[in-house]
Amino acid sequence: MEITTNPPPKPSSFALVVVSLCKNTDPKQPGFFVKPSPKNPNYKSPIDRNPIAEEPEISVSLKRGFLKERVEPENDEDGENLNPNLPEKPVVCARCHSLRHYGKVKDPTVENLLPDFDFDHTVGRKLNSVTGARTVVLMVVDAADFDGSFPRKVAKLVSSTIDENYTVWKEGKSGNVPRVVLVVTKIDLLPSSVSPTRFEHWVRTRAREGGANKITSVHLVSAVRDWGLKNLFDDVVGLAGQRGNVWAIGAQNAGKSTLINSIGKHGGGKITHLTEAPVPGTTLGIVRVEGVLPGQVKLFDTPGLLHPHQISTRLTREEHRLVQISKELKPRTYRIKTGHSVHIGGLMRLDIEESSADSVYITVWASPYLPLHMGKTENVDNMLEDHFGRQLQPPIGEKRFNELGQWVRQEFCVCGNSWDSSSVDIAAAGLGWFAVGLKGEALLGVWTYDGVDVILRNSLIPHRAHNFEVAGFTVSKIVSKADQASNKQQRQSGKKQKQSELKAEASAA
Ligand SMILES: Nc1nc2c(ncn2[C@@H]2O[C@H](COP(=O)(O)OP(=O)(O)OP(=O)(O)O)[C@@H](O)[C@H]2O)c(=O)[nH]1
Ligand SMILES: [Mg+2]
Repeated sequence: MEITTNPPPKPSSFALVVVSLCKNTDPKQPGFFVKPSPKNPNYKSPIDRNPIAEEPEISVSLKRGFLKERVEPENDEDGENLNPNLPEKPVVCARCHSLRHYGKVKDPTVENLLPDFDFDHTVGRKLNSVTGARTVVLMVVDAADFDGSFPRKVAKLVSSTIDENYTVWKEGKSGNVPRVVLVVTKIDLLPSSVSPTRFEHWVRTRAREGGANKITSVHLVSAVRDWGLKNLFDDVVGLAGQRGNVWAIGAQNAGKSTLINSIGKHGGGKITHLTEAPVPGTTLGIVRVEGVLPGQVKLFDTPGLLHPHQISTRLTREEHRLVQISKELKPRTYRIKTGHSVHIGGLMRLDIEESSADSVYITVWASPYLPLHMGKTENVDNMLEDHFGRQLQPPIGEKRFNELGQWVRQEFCVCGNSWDSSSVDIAAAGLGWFAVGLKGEALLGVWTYDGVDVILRNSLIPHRAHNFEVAGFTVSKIVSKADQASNKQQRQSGKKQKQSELKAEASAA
């Protein structure tokens, strides 16, 4: 897919752009939309379902989530936008409408009709370019899945471009040396006790180890809470100059579109409404956004990079919902001895195989919707046969275990000097992590599906829970919510029965 260089549709042109995918006006196709009829207070006119233009490729507006950039009244008699102070509602296709309002694509079975996005061919070439406007790369990383969502390939590509273009520039030729701004977003998902100074140091170290050794600045932000966005905005404006190109790049679901929408609120310029949703693969192609940053600076939203090493990419939508972290993380800690294991759903397991310490403190940092289990390692085969796909979800359903891949073991030697705080994390991409606290050394066996990245790193959140979890299954938030609901129902039906018994007694008397 080529970068769309067409100018965005002029607001007054009423330009509805339609992709070839919806040319047959089949409501089942991705990109289908209904042409909005002018809103006359007395309207009763039938809806016109005919597309008014066709494009050979996915249009810039569809990628942006809009079919109509901004609707301005053609004339006041239309009855449309009678109050010019009211913000216009963007007109979106059925796919984006469903993503925006229901958090899911309208029809997953037709998603494969959408063309694949070739990052290297499109964005990669632009970032590599030695000439042209100044390039600023916003490398967007999810704080709750730092290593899984870190775009290592892009980090390496940009770092080597910086080296090459800097050499050219030193020779006196025109050399576009990209600036890299590392944006760690969703920090509202980390516990508020995390020290920003310590976290920034941790982020810089992890980023360097991930191949980003030429970072211009680091920003820790929350796009939904508006934390750190003003500073980010000012920094990007300074780096981009009058006519730079700013690229938001990162893994699927990292938070790029939400970030751009939030940045837009700080400039006093145009406000964007890019489609954002808790579903990987929301943005389909490069979206050029102008007017958000001052001057002639262009901001580009890009489709998320597919990271097959994130376990989330193998999950069904239902399973993904259990894994997705959407609220501030809370620790769940076990105090265990050698010969014991902790499961996170049916997705990851940690065994204490050997330890010089009497007790090892294992804290699970993952979605509260994931059930946990702690028990003796000698019983793990039964766990797999009897509970994977049932009490230990995801996978949801027994046959999904085999579909997720081969269950494999990796070995980690860890050491620490405190029981009170975790020294290291063992993190699985797209899932969460075990934080390990101990005074001594331990040999850990860690199990997950083949191809899922499991890494050992310095602890991100050293503290642990005050109370320890007990052996057996923990009740996941989903189950406890369902229990609460059914208990309430039982109480209510009990009350009703009592009332009707009393009534019957009263009428008999
Ligand atoms: N808690 C929290 N959630 C966020 C934040 N930013 C984004 N999200 C959520 O993360 C999910 C993904 O956000 P998007 O902006 O669609 O992510 P994206 O990187 O554009 O995703 P793709 O288009 O699939 O590549 C949505 O559910 C957002 O609401 C944030 O700062 N905090
Ligand atoms: Mg997006």
